[in-house]
Amino acid sequence: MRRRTVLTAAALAAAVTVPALPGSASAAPRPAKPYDFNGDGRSDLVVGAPIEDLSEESAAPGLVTVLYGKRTQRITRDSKGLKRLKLGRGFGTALAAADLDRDGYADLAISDGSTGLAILYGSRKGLGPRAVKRALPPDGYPQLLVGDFSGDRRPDLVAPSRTGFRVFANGGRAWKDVKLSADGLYSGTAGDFDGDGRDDLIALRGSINDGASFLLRGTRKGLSAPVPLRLKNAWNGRSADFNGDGRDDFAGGTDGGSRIQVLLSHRGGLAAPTGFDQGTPGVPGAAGGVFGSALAAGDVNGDGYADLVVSDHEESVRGKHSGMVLIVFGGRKGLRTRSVQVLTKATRGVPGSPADGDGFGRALALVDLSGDRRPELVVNSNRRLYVFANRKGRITTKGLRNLTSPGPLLLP
Ligand SMILES: [Ca+2]
Ligand SMILES: [Ca+2]
Ligand SMILES: [Ca+2]
Ligand SMILES: [Ca+2]
Repeated sequence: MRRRTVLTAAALAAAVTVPALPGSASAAPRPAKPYDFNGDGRSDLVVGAPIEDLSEESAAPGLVTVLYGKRTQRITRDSKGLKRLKLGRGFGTALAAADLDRDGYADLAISDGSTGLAILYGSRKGLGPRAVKRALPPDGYPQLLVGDFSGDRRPDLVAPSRTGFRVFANGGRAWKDVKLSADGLYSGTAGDFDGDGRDDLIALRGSINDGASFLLRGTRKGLSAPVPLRLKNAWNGRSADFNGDGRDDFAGGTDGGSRIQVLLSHRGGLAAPTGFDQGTPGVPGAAGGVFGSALAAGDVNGDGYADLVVSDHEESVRGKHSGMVLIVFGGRKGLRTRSVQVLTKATRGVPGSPADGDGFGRALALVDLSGDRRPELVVNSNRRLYVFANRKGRITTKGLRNLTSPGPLLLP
């Protein structure tokens, strides 16, 4: 398959914007903290082993593993509550999380890549067994997204396809298909780019056809008609507020790698594209390759500007194609490439030494596992998961956790 397969895992973790309820007058429970399935105030880590990676990194395709601190939950299509849903063999192909029923516990959507997806509801004990099934669009793309497109403060679930997007309002049974073209194959990212309180959707076509991208604004009645964006072959997008103006910005890789394209929020819209690659001053590594093969966004150092983590999982380190991960920090003018933090297998405190095919950075996640509002950085490298702690806003190798990875698909 094309390089796109490699990008899949990372393309899944669209920025999730679940606005907090204003005030606390409401008797309804607060929406869950993102990815907090058991409601303990700490985000949980989800690792998927998609069927498409059968011959590569997955130890057990069709297995979704949830790490709740010290406890681990293994979910397959035969797990309690799921078996009766009769999901397909590709269980675990795509994942997304949001508190769809707004009971204070994040819920997890798991695609089987062909016919359906399961929504597993969170609870004090974790995910399931309460679960429902939703129908996937034909020719679906292995990604799921969430965003509150209608602005009712309830997240909607979106499944991309060859022709556009299937939207399940509030994760419900009914869907609406948004058609963009007959032959696309879309991925997307959700964020509130215009700051009106409703999430908008950026649709990315990678290098398929003309490699075009579109913005679909969220409205009370759903997504608006697509407006073309000035991105070229963009893929693997993330939405976060890199310039700290309260509106989401976009950063995305290029299909096949090499450049990060950035659209900053500007006067209620999106400014002209900027970006960087490994030829940009301050950005290490050799130009080309698969720079941007995985991305993650979040405020690592807690300064109010979202930061972007970028990998090139084939980057040469000490002469070996081992992989590299960069943290690019946000600022008032957007992402600042002059002082990036670099992590590789050669970084002091990272076990082992660089070797060809390590795939360091093949998948990335920024997730607040410790509950201090500073995200930890999780890096997938073949069958390992390196969990880098965040100490007061710095990603450090001190206390690094080195776990066996059940698969290469990380959420968020
Ligand atoms: Ca829930
Ligand atoms: Ca909006
Ligand atoms: Ca912004
Ligand atoms: Ca920051």
